Amino acid sequence: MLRESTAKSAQAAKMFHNTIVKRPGSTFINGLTTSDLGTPILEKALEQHDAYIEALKECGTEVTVLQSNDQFPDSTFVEDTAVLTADFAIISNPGAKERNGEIREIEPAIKSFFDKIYYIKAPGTLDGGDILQIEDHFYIGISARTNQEGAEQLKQILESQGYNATIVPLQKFFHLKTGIAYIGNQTIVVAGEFVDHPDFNSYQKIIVPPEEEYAANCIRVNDYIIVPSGYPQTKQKINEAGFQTIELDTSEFRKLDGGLSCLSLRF
Ligand code: CIR
Repeated sequence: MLRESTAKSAQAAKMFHNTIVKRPGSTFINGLTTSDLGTPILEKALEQHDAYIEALKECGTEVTVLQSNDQFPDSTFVEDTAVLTADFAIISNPGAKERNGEIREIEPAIKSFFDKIYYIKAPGTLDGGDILQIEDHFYIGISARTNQEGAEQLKQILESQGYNATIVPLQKFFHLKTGIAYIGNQTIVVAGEFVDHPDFNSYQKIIVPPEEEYAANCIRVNDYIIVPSGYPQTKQKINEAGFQTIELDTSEFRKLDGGLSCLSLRF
């Protein structure tokens, strides 16, 4: 883990007290992918997952580590199973049939933290990776996994609880958060189709160069921005904007289209 501070520290952002992660199981290497980066090495993925857990602790969160389940190779990507706010949870309805059963697995963990739980129901589908929260405003991507019906169900739930929500159809990105992250202080990290997207023009932008596109999937956890290692230009821009970074190697998760946000639920 590589930590880097800058003189000007990031201002206080939303405080996360808890995080939930799930260990990769022995079938992890058979997870879904659209990338041609090769088969993940399980041992390396487990080491990277260990470092991820350590980083979440370093950021001041209490980490709940769920046991792996070999029935669901992609279930380490817990972010897709739920959308969490400070006061309530929404259990999603993942768009990939191979992953849909993961919601039954996550439910007890969510119930141990939340009394108020909503559900996205068929024919609506929704992956948590398509949901970006910027303060009181949620952006909901329509993707290969999240359909219009799922997006509208979520919008309605969020608006009933006093949040605003905007539905954003994606052009190329796999999930909304594959190409955009909110790191606090009205600042977003953006790549590809989000660089000039009209829905995000009111924010300060850190623009990720095309060759570092993967680095747009970074996460703010309390006082730190966790960034993937190997993307120096993006990390430098984030540091220069006054944020402290922790760098983590996510190479084995990238092989399955996964990144830093996918690996945890933060609340
Ligand atoms: C999948 O195809 O569902 C997994 N291999 C990757 C999920 C990544 N999740 C995310 O971006 N939130």
